[in-house]
Amino acid sequence: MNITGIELRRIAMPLRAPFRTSFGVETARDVLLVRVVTPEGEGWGECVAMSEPRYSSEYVDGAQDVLRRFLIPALPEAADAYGVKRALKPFKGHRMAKAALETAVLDAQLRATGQSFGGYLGADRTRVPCGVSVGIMDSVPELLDAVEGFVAEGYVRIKLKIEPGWDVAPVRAVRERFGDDLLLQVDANAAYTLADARHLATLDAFDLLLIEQPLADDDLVQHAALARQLATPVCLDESIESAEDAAAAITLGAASIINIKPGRVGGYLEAKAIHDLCVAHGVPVWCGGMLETGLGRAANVALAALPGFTLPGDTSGSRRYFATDITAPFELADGHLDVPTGPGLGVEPVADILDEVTASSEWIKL
Ligand code: OSB
Ligand code: MG
Repeated sequence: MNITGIELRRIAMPLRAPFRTSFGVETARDVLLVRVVTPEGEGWGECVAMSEPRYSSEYVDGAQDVLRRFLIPALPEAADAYGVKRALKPFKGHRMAKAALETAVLDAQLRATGQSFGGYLGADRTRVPCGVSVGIMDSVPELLDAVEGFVAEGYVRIKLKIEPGWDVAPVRAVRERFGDDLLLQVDANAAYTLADARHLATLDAFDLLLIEQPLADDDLVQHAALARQLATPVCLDESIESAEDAAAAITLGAASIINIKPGRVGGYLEAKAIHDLCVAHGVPVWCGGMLETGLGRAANVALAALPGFTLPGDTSGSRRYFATDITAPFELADGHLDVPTGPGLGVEPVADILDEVTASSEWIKL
């Protein structure tokens, strides 16, 4: 790909309902889109960094700064996605920024050759089963209403966000109300410490698929100690930023399941490498989400169709997040989303909608 210029476009996407986690409340998504322009066509990447560095150290203004100042100027004259990954490697961290740039180049490359993301990555299914991540609410009745709505929409798995003070009671209430057949899991976003091990073990009574990221991001050793005290499988999200981290977590016994988020690990190539590693070790994986628009969602759904993704992902339909998505909306059918089949991401932003939500645009000529 000979890139002639790159647009960094910021869009403001109000969420249909506030989304509360142990690290904060989101009411809108401030999204950075990367558009690479080449003589053969263009490609899109969505940066999943949030407005504030609470999920991880990245934040959207920082991502735009590192892209403009370091990552884009380091791009080789002509490169495919692997060349981009290699060129960005000397810069530490900033994986969400790198992922957005690598994805945009990969999209341009695949659109030019007519191959889909799913085909390129090795998808072996045409549709994927979908779960939904349900935020912390003010009361258990409010939570039960929300879960009831999602179950009625067809979601095949429910994930409850938990934190100290909002864990056993909501899990028990959902299990009692929806029965033993509901696929149910929880996500703590690093809100507990190893001192909570006995309390977390009380969740073992509810037959959860997994507990996601109970302890701090940088605490693989303590996750391993916790895993030995729980019957519920421990899954890592924030702790896994690379294939090396995944290998370490598996070796230590810190995780028996891994949540793969391409943004968190620096792109779809690294995500695929983690998938391959986990398949080799018999570790199930699933595709996480970061409240993406249709652009990011398209690539995630393609990734989730790889054979090692044996658990439903946080790949919900567009309407779970936004009244109006920037692409044609992803709509659940029988609890599944179809994997796009067109070249590249297989979806485009709708020009009028994109313009309406655009807050700023910066053009970097190469
Ligand atoms: O921890 O998985 C997480 C959203 C934003 C940041 C972190 C997380 C989440 C979710 C929602 O759980 C996933 C989604 O529906 O996109
Ligand atoms: Mg998580």
